[in-house]
Amino acid sequence: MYRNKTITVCFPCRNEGNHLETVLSKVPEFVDEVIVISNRSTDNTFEEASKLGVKVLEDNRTIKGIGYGFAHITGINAASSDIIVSADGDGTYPVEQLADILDNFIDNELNFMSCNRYPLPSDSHIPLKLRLGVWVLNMEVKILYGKNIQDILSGMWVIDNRLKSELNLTMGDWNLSPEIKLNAATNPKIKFAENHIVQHKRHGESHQNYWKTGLSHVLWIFMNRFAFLKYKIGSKY
Ligand SMILES: Nc1nc2c(ncn2[C@@H]2O[C@H](COP(=O)(O)OP(=O)(O)O)[C@@H](O)[C@H]2O)c(=O)[nH]1
Ligand SMILES: [Mg+2]
Repeated sequence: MYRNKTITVCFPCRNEGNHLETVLSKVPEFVDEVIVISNRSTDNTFEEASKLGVKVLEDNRTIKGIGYGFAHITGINAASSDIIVSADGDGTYPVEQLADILDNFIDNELNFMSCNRYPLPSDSHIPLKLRLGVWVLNMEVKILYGKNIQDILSGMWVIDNRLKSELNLTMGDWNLSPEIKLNAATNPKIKFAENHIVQHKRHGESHQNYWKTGLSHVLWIFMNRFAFLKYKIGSKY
């Protein structure tokens, strides 16, 4: 419980068992519920999370091998607290600073907050190709949606549980990340803001193909902007 609100933290995980104990040890004492959602882990993620006494769910659905979005959707749906926090299970997001992040969320009466990593500190370990990719996607969002978002690919969010159904989450793959921010930022019922954070270095290895994922984001953000055309054309018949 934090400032009279119950708090759930959700971690989507694929093969993060080796460092799960370290990652979970950073979760502040005031958090009421921790949910680990494993997606096709082949290591000890499930056993390790069970041993650490948190709620463990499995969502093994994938799109072309990726289940990041499915895992998030399952976690968010299962979360029972007033405020839901979602973050990568690789130790990159500063869950130890949750009190400050929640103060911003509560003081500003937000319904959705994305924890943006940009601008980066001068000694940032985020690779250049990833920075460039995020810049291109942020520009695409600005041009197509008229929204100034500093970090369209942040993987740490704070959600008002009362409005989670308003987020209309559908993407099971990496595109859940732009989808959740764009749906929040364009929904007049949702008060959206970003909160600056500094990202830590990852525990373990990412198996993400940044070029392939980046291209899929460019296309998805474009198609999503004009999705209503499909509906309009379709509705004529
Ligand atoms: N459930 C699930 N989690 C995944 C999947 N791929 C990656 N993850 C988790 O999602 C988070 C983000 O993945 P990561 O490899 O760190 O990507 P990056 O942060 O973009 O480099 C990590 O906690 C991973 O364990 C997946 O297909 N399913
Ligand atoms: Mg990560």
